[in-house]
Amino acid sequence: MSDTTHEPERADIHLTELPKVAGGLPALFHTAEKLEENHSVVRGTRALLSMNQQAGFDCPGCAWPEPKKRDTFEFCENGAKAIAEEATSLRCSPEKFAALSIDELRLLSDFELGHLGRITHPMVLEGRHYRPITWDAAMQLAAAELKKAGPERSVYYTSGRTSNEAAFMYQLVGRLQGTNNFPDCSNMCHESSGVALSETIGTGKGTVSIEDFDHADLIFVIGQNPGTNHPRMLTTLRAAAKRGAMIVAINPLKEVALTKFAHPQHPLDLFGGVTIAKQFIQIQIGGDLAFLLGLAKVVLERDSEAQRSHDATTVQQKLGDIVDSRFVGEYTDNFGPYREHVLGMPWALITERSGVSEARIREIGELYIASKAVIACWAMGLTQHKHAVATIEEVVNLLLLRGNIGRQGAGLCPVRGHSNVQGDRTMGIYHLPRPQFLDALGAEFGFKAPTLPGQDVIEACEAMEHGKVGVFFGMGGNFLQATPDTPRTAAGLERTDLTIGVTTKLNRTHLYPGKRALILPCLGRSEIDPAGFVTVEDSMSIIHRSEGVLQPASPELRGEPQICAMLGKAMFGSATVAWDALGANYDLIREHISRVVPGFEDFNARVRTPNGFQLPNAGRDRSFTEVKGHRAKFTLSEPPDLALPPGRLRMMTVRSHDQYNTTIYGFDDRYRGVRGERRVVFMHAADMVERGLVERQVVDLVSEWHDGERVAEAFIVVPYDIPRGNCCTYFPETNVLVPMDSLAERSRTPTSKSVIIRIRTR
Ligand SMILES: Nc1nc2c(c(=O)[nH]1)N[C@H]1C(S)=C(S)[C@@H](COP(=O)(O)OP(=O)(O)OC[C@H]3O[C@@H](n4cnc5c(=O)[nH]c(N)nc54)[C@H](O)[C@@H]3O)O[C@H]1N2
Ligand SMILES: Nc1nc2c(c(=O)[nH]1)N[C@H]1C(S)=C(S)[C@@H](COP(=O)(O)OP(=O)(O)OC[C@H]3O[C@@H](n4cnc5c(=O)[nH]c(N)nc54)[C@H](O)[C@@H]3O)O[C@H]1N2
Ligand SMILES: [Mo]
Repeated sequence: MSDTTHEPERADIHLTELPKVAGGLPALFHTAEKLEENHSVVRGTRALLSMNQQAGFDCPGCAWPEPKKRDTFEFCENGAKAIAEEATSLRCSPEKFAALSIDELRLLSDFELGHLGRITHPMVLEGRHYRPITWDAAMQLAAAELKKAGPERSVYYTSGRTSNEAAFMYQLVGRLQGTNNFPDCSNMCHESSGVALSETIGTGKGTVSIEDFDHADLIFVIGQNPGTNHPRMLTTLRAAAKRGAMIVAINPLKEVALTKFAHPQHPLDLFGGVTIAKQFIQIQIGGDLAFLLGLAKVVLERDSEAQRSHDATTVQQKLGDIVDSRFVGEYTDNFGPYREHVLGMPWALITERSGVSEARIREIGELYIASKAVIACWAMGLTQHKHAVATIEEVVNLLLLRGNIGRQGAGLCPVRGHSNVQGDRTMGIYHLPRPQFLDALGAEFGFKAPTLPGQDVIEACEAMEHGKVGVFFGMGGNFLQATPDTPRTAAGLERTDLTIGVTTKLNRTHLYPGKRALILPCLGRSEIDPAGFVTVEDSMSIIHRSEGVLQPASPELRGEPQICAMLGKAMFGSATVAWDALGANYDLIREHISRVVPGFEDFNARVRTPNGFQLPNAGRDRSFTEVKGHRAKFTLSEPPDLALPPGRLRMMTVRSHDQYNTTIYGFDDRYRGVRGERRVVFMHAADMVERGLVERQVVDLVSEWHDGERVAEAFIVVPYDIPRGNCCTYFPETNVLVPMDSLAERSRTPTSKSVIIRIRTR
């Protein structure tokens, strides 16, 4: 298993000074280096020139929207790495599979598996080797096993890179079979945001558009590391900062790019860069709910003062309503109880549970009150905790208080991960589909779509573990490495009758096959698909096209929508659905979508306009009709008690600068000053001293849970500026420590930013 394949030597690791500024020349240099390492200079450079252009393909790196006016190079260092991975000229050919059994392949690291290159042929498992198989035979095998398994024992997993067209076809196949078992990477990602937003404002999506960033006075960036994970967002933040907007970062780590950023394509930036976040709150892991409640308390206290004061009129004239009473009265519910709840909460509790002083909270609270238009952005630092949904609801409360939703320059901005994770949901990849969607789908294709709730990621893991899954189908992704409790997931996959992976490259999931296994190689975003372009939806609900420019890595590759069409035909024949035609011309898939999914009317014409089109967004229009009572809802919650048993640390698992989720680009985390090693644990110096640890000491990490201990061996201690009692490691290496049943309340997202561990010396 990956956690033991790579035992670090102390000498391997280089700790460097933290860079003072992110981006700049080093970013350009690393772009070139990655292209070269993947032997993809010509293919890669050609691809980079078309990336995120109106007539090019969508960067598979992240879901940050493209501005209307685009630079020639609308990409970032990490987007370039994603392309280098895909455009590599290395090939994972049938000869490589013949040379290495799955047991031998398991000995390779995730980095080495990726560097075997692009898979060139459909493969089937025979004994312990994958051998080539024809597409036809592969489809017959898949269809036969899916039929044998039946709807309840079939699981269709999706990773968020899948295009709208592929996602729509994929869910159609599954629903025709009769299942809603559509776990997706969202379950581990922004599910908490979706749940919190749906319950409070009635839509699971954010309410801002990219232009709002030109009008905001204050932008919160909470639990997010854009310098690494959404580098193009830095261009947006840089412009806002230069214009004088205040940016407040809330994070246990002082991520370099949040503080200073030099745009590699703006030469003057190379002398020093632009300060991004003028205010930084070093929150303790999980302390956000208490902190946000503190900000709300400042607003409500000041509002009460203003109302009491004889001078009320002048104060209010200066500041506007402190609480936007017109907005609150017209558009929200439950304000009275919320106000009482927050005003009654003692400051001592708020400061203890956030780890931030009252003075600092008041300072940020005043900045909030002084701002006319406020945006709140967040990502995994908020979503992967037990109380994640309540925390995001508190972000909503804070914005509702001052009418910061549905107004220019203001709103909620959950920053999505995968480049089309939002679109996949829009297309019906969801284990709890809405009845309206199912009705429309059934009407379009003349069948009764299943209504029984399906499995999410954790339910699918548990079902596999108990031998209740016949077929596990992975549309992209790396299920094994992304999910908690790695050995248990591996055992579960191996209990199935058939595992199917549609993929560009080999990953560890494919090495823990069911009794039988198929690998179906697909075209990447950057490659030419004869059936036409595909479409994606970005973080701000803009639908636009994506069209590859490179020759496919092998003539045997098929587009993902076409693979779904081939499977549909093998399973159901062509009587009701024209599978062949759909697989050969994606315009025809879009015609179906235009009749099933609201907002996609006239899809084919509108998506051909230069910047695509924006989906309607009820939140932005202050139309809260999907919430009970038709009003946005204030919600009440208690900040969690974060006290730990003696000797324990709270661990967050994050991404290094050199990875894309489970794809490992390299072993450096330049912005955090670590080179040559990923098995590190970042700790506060005082926590090290308390345990008698020294820099670079090799230790084991032990997590404790009601069902026993989990151990991750051989991690190097690195002293770091992190709150006391907190520590930080990289995912996926520490997924072995995340218990499968440690989940966020209501969203069931694994709590991978809040794992209680102790350090064991060796
Ligand atoms: N290059 C690259 N780009 C990517 C990805 C990638 O792996 N590589 N992954 C993509 C995907 S799928 C996603 S979801 C996004 C992920 O984007 P991010 O959410 O930025 O990813 P993480 O590395 O998980 O970082 C989480 C941040 O939250 C902070 N944090 C942890 N716990 C807390 C907390 O309790 N409170 C607060 N306030 N902060 C906390 C961490 O210090 C860290 O800065 O990026 C997407 N883009
Ligand atoms: N401990 C911990 N665990 C986490 C997280 C965390 O922060 N901490 N983050 C969670 C989050 S936010 C997410 S989104 C999940 C990610 O979970 P996944 O989406 O399952 O994982 P990825 O690593 O993004 O998937 C990468 C694989 O996708 C395949 N692939 C790449 N390009 C293509 C393509 O064009 N088509 C197809 N069909 N396949 C392709 C390749 O096989 C590659 O190996 O992980 C989650 N797990
Ligand atoms: Mo994600």
